[in-house]
Amino acid sequence: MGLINGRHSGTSRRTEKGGEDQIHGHRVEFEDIDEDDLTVSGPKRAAAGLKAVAVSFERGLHQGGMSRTARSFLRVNQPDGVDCPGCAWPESTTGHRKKLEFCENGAKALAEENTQRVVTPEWWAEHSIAELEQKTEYWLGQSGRITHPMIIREGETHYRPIGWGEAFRTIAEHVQATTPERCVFYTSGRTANETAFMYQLLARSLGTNNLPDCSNMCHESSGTAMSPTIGIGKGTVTLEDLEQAELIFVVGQNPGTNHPRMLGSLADCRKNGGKVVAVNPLPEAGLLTFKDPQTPQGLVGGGDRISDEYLQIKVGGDQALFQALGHLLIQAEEEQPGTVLDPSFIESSTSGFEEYREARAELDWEVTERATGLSREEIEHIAGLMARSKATIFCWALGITQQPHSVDTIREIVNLLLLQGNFGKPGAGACPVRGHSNVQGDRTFGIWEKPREEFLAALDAEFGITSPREHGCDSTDAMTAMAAGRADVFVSLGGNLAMANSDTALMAQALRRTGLTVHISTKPNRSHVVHGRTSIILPTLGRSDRDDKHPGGAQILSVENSMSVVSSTQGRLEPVSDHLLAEPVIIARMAEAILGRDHQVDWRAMAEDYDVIRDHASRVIPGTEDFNRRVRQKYGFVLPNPPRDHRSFATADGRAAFSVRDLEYLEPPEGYLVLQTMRSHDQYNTTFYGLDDRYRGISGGRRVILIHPEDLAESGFADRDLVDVVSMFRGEERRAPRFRLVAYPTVRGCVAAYYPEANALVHRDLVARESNTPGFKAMMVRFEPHEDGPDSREDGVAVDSSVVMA
Ligand SMILES: Nc1nc2c(c(=O)[nH]1)N[C@H]1C(S)=C(S)[C@@H](COP(=O)(O)OP(=O)(O)OC[C@H]3O[C@@H](n4cnc5c(=O)[nH]c(N)nc54)[C@H](O)[C@@H]3O)O[C@H]1N2
Ligand SMILES: Nc1nc2c(c(=O)[nH]1)N[C@H]1C(S)=C(S)[C@@H](COP(=O)(O)OP(=O)(O)OC[C@H]3O[C@@H](n4cnc5c(=O)[nH]c(N)nc54)[C@H](O)[C@@H]3O)O[C@H]1N2
Ligand SMILES: [Mo]
Repeated sequence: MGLINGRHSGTSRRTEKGGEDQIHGHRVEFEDIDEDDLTVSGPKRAAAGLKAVAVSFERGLHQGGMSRTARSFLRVNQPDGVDCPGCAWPESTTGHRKKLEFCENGAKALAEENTQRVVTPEWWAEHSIAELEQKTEYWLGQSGRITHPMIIREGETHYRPIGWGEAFRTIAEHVQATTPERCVFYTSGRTANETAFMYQLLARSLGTNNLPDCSNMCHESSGTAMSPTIGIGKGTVTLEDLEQAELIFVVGQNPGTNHPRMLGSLADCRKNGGKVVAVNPLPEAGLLTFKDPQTPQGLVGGGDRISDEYLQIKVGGDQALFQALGHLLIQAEEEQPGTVLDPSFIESSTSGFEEYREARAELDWEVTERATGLSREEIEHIAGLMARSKATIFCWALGITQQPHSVDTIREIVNLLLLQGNFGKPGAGACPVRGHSNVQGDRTFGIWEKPREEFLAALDAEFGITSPREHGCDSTDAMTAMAAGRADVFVSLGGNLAMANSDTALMAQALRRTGLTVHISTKPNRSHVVHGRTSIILPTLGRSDRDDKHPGGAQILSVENSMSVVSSTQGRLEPVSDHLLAEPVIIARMAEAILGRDHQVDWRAMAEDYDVIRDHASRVIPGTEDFNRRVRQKYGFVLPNPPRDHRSFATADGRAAFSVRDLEYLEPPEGYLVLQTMRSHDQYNTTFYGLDDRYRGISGGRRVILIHPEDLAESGFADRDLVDVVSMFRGEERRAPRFRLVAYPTVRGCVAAYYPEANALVHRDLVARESNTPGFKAMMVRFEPHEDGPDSREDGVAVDSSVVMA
């Protein structure tokens, strides 16, 4: 599969401008992103290694100083330590945890949180909203940790400080002046289990299921496909399974950047004789070679190869690939009965196999090759590997969850796993790799706009409330409702919806139209600047901060990782300000203000002692019995997972279901290309750590479009030309100005840009069917020459107050 041999190195234009920041007292001044700083050296062929370790410590020291850096790095992901806020990849629970169980990007996430730069009331007094609107997201985030609660009211130009008590009273007044269904409670996935549990209880006590979360924009398609087919919306493998697998697919995922510790597991699988198949339109360094910074060989040697095969697939072509693999496996079984499929499992534990077999009996190879961009030989070769494997795992992430047919694509993965009985046996299963470190736990603990009846009934019984049964809004519907003036209060528990959601201009309108926006945050971001008519910022402790202002002393919180392990997390660092409150305390005080001191839920008891929250939760959420004892075990505890634990499926008929879905793929109209958006190596979602996408060899700028050299030639533009990007959806255009075209070995017909710069191009109705997840990897775009006008800011971002900027 020599598809990624076309190594490309563009002409490198280095300038002396470093874009470094200097700290003047509390303020940080930056040279913003300058297009001339863009350098392109082409994709790297290995991830991690010594450079990663160096970068980790450099960023840590830069932000937090030596002692904070050393203290926090040594405690990450250790028993009794702090759960890394970077990603949801699990730590080993078998005892051989490494001394430094973290990665470069986890270190950057911690450094960001541990910064000693502060955003004080003086800072807000110095910068008007009009001025902050002109700042980049990078500048905002790098300014530091927010130290005081702040408020801005309609007609005012600056945020000003407000006391905590008055802040909660103001929120209560707004909530009480409207009806519950006009209030929206958003959650970002860093929120701990206990906080999430209290937050959903607040929303439901009030009378709404309007609980959108970042999962709606992320892995919602995975849960939507898996729940009805295997009876659980979560992954079914453990870390040990990855080591024991004979074959692992890594589909639509860039672990070198987004889940770096996963590379160790993939390398271990190969050392045990397993094979790894990467499916990705881009040649991602982390999927090629891994230099394990935890071993001497990794630091200085050539590193471990990661993928045995690399399928450079077209964006959106995965469903076609999986249907073809299904067809080939069935054919192979017919040729040599009893050697490929698992008939006894299919017979005893599944439904719908006959229909599936019939649907896959024929295959149109011409369509398959066009949809995938792969050759028949390549696909047959991969089917051969599958046919011989007795234990296969599919790992996937956003490359296949953010397209119109995402749910169908993931149903095809389930089909493939079912064919060979790859559930509930060592080395096999489904592994949707989650993003935010606790996005999975938040769902387990009740953050969901479509709660199940059993959950609500248990909640009502525990607290004596009557939860609403009507489903609430997800993140896309919340945006639409707010923009249409159908919401009065928006509370954001972490996150940055102004930048993270689709249709940037519409999202801005949504926030601006809402009567009150409340942001429980650690650092300034765009959602504070593009705010509601009244806006309140409530500064909170981060995960690594000490939380000990309680009658019983320091408290612990808990999180659930991608493999259903619940473990404790406890921060130890001195908070940067005395005015920060812990998230559970903020929720409790907000609830008390809104619902009254005599509300039947004892909010205060929960805020004082988090064990009380866990006691309540243990009676509501199956699998969390004896929560307080088990969460204090060295490695926490594992939630029940029927497919994994005993090959059983909690579907309506108790069987895992095959699905038959029509083939769909992305075919751009004449003159258009397919655009996917991705993260750089130097960002955490909407937070930028820097401007260096090291593994892709792109630094100094983010407004780029990676394009195949032949597509570039056909487009009539030259490498590094400045263009405006125009997207088309149902006859409607969206525009994003000033992107630089960069020749890059992506697959033909498919271009790539960074999230969130390209979010302005995503029409709100471009979503995955059933899951409603925005089509962040499914845009149809063309380019127009960019003409400089008065509307351009120095860093290349359009200045238009109705459009928010990255
Ligand atoms: N350092 C760091 N870590 C993070 C994050 C971060 O921003 N920074 N974010 C966290 C979060 S919230 C999440 S959800 C995860 C995200 O983790 P990922 O899913 O790895 O994130 P993306 O950067 O969106 O990468 C998508 C990958 O899918 C590929 N792809 C795009 N379209 C297709 C397609 O149609 N088919 C296939 N097969 N592949 C495709 C892209 O080339 C890219 O490699 O990471 C988490 N971890
Ligand atoms: N184009 C495009 N858009 C995407 C995606 C994509 O792949 N492409 N991915 C989507 C995905 S997968 C996701 S998950 C969403 C992310 O959407 P969000 O979760 O809404 O966004 P984040 O950037 O992770 O949120 C960052 C903010 O969280 C706050 N914060 C950080 N730590 C803490 C904390 O400990 N407590 C509190 N209260 N606040 C904290 C900080 O103020 C920071 O500014 O974006 C989605 N948007
Ligand atoms: Mo995510």
